[in-house]
Amino acid sequence: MASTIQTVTEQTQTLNVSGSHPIRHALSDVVKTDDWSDFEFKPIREATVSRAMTSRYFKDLDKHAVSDVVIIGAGSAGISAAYTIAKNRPDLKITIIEQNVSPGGGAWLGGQLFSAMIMRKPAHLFLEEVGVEYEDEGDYVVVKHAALFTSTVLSKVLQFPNVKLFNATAVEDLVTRNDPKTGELTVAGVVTNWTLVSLHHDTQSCMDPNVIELTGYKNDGTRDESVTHGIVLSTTGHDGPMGATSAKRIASIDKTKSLGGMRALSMNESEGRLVRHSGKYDGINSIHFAGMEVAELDGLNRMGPTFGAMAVSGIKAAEGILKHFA
Ligand code: 48N
Repeated sequence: MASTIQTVTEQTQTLNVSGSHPIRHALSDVVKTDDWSDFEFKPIREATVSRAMTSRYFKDLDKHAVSDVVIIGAGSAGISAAYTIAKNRPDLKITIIEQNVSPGGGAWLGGQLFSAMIMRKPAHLFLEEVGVEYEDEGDYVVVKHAALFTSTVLSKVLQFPNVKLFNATAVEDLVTRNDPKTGELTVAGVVTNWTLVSLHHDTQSCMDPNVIELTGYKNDGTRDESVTHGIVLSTTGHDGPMGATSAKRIASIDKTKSLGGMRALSMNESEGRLVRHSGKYDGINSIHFAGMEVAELDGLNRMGPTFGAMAVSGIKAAEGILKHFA
């Protein structure tokens, strides 16, 4: 049974079923006689386009140089967390760093390049919150195309004024600090570089990175107790050239932790457990995990082409971060 949300397509189809086929489009009032022969855009200089892009980009980079929440990876877990945090706390500065040009990670398709996306209940409640239509199959639901889920959540996340996505940008490492007073090790930011640069460090002379810092520190690196310190949420997915970045760094820092590595596929054993393991990393401050990177960190089973745990682990991690800032 499809849910009752009527899509734009259905509305348009209803219009055309009436028998008349009026052609209306965004430019109908501009191109009155549907004669496009003298159509033209407003004039512009090339430098104007360059300045419009670069001025905004570098203003954003300056504004987000110190952020309340840095989310590494804009896959299904990262964008579900970003949506939940931004919706609850429009005052927090949220920065998403995505190494790919296209955000969305592995959630543009279901399994083996098939279109449909499966989510086991109760993850369907997130679909209802963001307004994604689904077919209800009892214990699970089916979104007709995974891209419908990802594009819908992405479009909502990108519309929040307090969220900035830096895509085509890789997190190469974490920034850490030992608290001068307590000696406690804390994650204090992320190390970034253009992804194309990160992929070619060994083919060029050294290309130093940039840094995005978390809120809550003074110039001398000590904690500014008047400000709630920021949080890094790492959702970089499966291990790979860029993936599981924070999990690998944390395992190299925390001598009590070895990288678990993702285990064999078991849907029923994996999804609930991954959600329960998502959230704050115990032992090192200010780093939280969600999505498949949790499986890499803690050695959990993979679930294959069901995405409920990605959305819900992002929501659970977001809840923990919201409690931190409460
Ligand atoms: O979609 P992913 O890879 O990761 P998740 O955890 O959001 O969702 C995982 C999900 O798609 C599955 O793998 C499904 C459920 N399959 C399970 C299974 O058994 O196989 O998104 C991670 C994002 C991607 O967009 C990467 O490009 C990005 O993170 N990323 C990074 N971005 C910046 N810096 C990095 N170092 C980095 N590493 C990965």
